[in-house]
Amino acid sequence: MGNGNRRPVRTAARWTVRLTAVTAALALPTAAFAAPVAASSAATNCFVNGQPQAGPEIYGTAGDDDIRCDALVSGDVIFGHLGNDTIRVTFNHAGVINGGPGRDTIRLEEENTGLIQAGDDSDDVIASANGALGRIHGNPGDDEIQVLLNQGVVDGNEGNDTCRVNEGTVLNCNP
Ligand SMILES: [Ca+2]
Ligand SMILES: [Ca+2]
Ligand SMILES: [Ca+2]
Repeated sequence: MGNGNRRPVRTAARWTVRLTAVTAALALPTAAFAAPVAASSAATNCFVNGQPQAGPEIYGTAGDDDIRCDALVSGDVIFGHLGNDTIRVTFNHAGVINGGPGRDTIRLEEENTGLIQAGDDSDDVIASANGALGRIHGNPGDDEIQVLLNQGVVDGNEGNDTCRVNEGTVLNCNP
């Protein structure tokens, strides 16, 4: 008599165990993902010439560098240093990107809400979006600056600068 009732109870218990395991498995990646973001003031997933480099400061060399980061937050700074550097960042959330001397190419795949300083010499800066707090400075040299959607400030500074910028504040640039 009792045997007939035990099976469903066991099954239910197994399901409870399985569901608990599944819930735990689902919770783990979420926790693992959330923790670094909450604690973060370090540049995310940065590579200098193919080698991973930890933030918050990312340094190029005196030569021509290829610098990539997925994201920068407040306190993160990239220094391209001398040479003709290519700097590619997906999101710049209040970080700073310094091209430094040399003819640098700086690309923001998504949005910039921080500061981009191309530095000396004739640089190319290309950004999908420059947010309300975003600043893009060409600095000395004949720079080319392209911003698809600008809500912040683009300043070519000294030199014969060409800016193709939609909306926002554009200073010291030829159209
Ligand atoms: Ca460099
Ligand atoms: Ca430069
Ligand atoms: Ca300039």
